[in-house]
Amino acid sequence: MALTEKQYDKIREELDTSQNPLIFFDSDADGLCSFLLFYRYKNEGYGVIAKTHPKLTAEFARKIEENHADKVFVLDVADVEQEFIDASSAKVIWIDHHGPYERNNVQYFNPRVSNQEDNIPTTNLCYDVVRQDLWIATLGCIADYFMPPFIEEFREQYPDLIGDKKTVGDMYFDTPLGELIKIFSFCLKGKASDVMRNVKILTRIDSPYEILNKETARGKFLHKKYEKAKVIYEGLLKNAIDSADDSNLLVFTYESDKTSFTGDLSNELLYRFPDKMIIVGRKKDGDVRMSLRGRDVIIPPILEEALNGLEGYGGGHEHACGCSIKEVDFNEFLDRIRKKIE
Ligand SMILES: [Mn+2]
Repeated sequence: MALTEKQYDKIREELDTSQNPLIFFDSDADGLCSFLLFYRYKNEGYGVIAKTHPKLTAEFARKIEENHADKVFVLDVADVEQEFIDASSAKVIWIDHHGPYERNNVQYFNPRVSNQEDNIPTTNLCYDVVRQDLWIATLGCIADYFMPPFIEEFREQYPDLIGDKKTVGDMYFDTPLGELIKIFSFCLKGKASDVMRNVKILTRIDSPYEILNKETARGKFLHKKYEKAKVIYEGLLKNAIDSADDSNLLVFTYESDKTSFTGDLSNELLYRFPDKMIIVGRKKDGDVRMSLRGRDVIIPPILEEALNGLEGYGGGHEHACGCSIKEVDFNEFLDRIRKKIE
């Protein structure tokens, strides 16, 4: 139990008593699934993706008036600035598993407040509030590399989606559920207007099979988007795998001003190279935007030291972080990391 029963009740009550909630969510599978669980439970409200690294700034507060929202839910967003909360004309309920941070005038539900080690995905927290859409809950947890406590219930209801796979990695990269994770994740790539259309479709999808088996026009539509993005993804993945050497660090960078696949790629590379630390970077506008993964390393302190004095920022979880740094500093940054993990 990551939050207390009382806390789950409180969140449910806030949801139940809202007429028109505005829901901000992080732009990854965990954030998306968290949003879908709340939205599909309520069938009211409006969703906004927080695409500006994991930070909700004051300028987002105008969305509250624009949408005549009576409550604001913030899901899976690491950092909600105090200025956003102060500028918000509605009550803010923030559910997350990063940090934690100190903020005023916000209802903050974060299991790490009582246990700094707790990495339970926001999706799982949201599922324990609404208790419906088991398949979306499981998808979001596995995408966040977390084995949910309800996995056997899921296996019973959807035996063909994970077969007899035991580990998170095998479920993520070797099952139809894993394919669904990529479909969800790739839905979030591209132009903002396209992304919101995809998300809207997902709020109405009836079952995982509707997409996987292309049973309906909307399922077919999402699957097609996925197939298109997959061609690019697979090309990058192959190049990344080819760039692996004997060292315990796998670094892969690519140039793109459009789509970020760094999170997806780093997850899959970690599965294929479990003993290596993985850094996947996308070069854009003179910056390298990275996803870092490592099974046997605690990344945040290494990252902090590697960034020291360089122009960049980053953070995240023990075994999964994000970071951005000036391209001119990238080699120095890598040297520092190599020294740390040798
Ligand atoms: Mn998350």
